[in-house]
Amino acid sequence: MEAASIEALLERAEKGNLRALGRLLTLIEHPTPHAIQILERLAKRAGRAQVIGFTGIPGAGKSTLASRVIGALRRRGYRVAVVAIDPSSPFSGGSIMGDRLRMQEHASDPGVFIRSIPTRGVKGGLSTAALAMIEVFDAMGYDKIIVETVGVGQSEVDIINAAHTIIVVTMPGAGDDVQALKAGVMEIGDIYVVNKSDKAEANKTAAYLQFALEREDIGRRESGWKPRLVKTSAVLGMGIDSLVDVIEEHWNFLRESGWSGRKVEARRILMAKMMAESMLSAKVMEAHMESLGYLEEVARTGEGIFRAAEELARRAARKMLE
Ligand SMILES: Nc1nc2c(ncn2[C@@H]2O[C@H](COP(=O)(O)OP(=O)(O)O)[C@@H](O)[C@H]2O)c(=O)[nH]1
Ligand SMILES: [Mg+2]
Repeated sequence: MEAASIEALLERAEKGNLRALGRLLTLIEHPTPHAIQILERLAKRAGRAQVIGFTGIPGAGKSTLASRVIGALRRRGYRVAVVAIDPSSPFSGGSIMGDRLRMQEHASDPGVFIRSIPTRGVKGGLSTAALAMIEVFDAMGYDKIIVETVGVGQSEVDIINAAHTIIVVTMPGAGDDVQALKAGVMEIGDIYVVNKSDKAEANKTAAYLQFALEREDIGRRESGWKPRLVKTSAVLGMGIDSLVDVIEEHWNFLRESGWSGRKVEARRILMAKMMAESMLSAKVMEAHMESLGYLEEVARTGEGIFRAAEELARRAARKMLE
């Protein structure tokens, strides 16, 4: 693609042409030279949007809740973009009928752009693609960018660290609260949501979480923010405005303290690292394909297989420099 046509595409996308925006997002899915050229252009304009991450155990109601939050944000006049990583998310069209129907209200809203990341065939990995998409949406002037991920702690989903505001969604039920503590999410959330508060045990779960958050070691983030607890019922639409109020409060806190900028920097560093990883891994793949004879020989004798690994890495590094 010519530099001039990339320029034209950017211009159309910026003027609100949604098809041009979609095309742009497809172009940056893989860390190709084109993608890098586009991202270089866009990164200068980005850095204004609030990135809001939803995480938590499957079934807690992240997608349903996110959909409600989108509605509330729209009513407050914001343009909203969604990056859906969870392959089972109704945002990705992979869920049951009821969920998909709930999404329809946003499908026809030009102020909401929903993009799911294909789980197959994304060479650079899901997270790299997701981070690049955040950069594009940000540069295109979306005010709020919502990211839904599954769980935390796995490298593929650690993209949650790219969010300004991390929302940990839990639900009432035996053992779930304990499980949430074990999963290492007590240290990362800015806002904890006990969703499904239409259920009887919700107060117990909320009390348990509140008690945990009062502990000095987990009750304060690096920025100085004290994580908050909100009870919601996504199906009944209860507590949504309170949640959005806290999301706004956190955003104001980050902006006033200068932490919003620092989080954008952290996100870009994460993106650089992940892109480097995927570029290198592509070169390892190439070196591997070209060295099959040598590798087979080594494998037969069983000798020097670790040196062969070093050799592969060296060949990949050389290719990187070509
Ligand atoms: N009772 C109740 N069910 C809910 C609530 N929110 C979501 N659900 C249901 O919980 C299930 C999982 O929701 P989903 O949003 O897909 O969860 P996710 O896996 O965390 O994204 C669906 O059947 C939802 O209809 C809620 O507030 N109350
Ligand atoms: Mg989901």
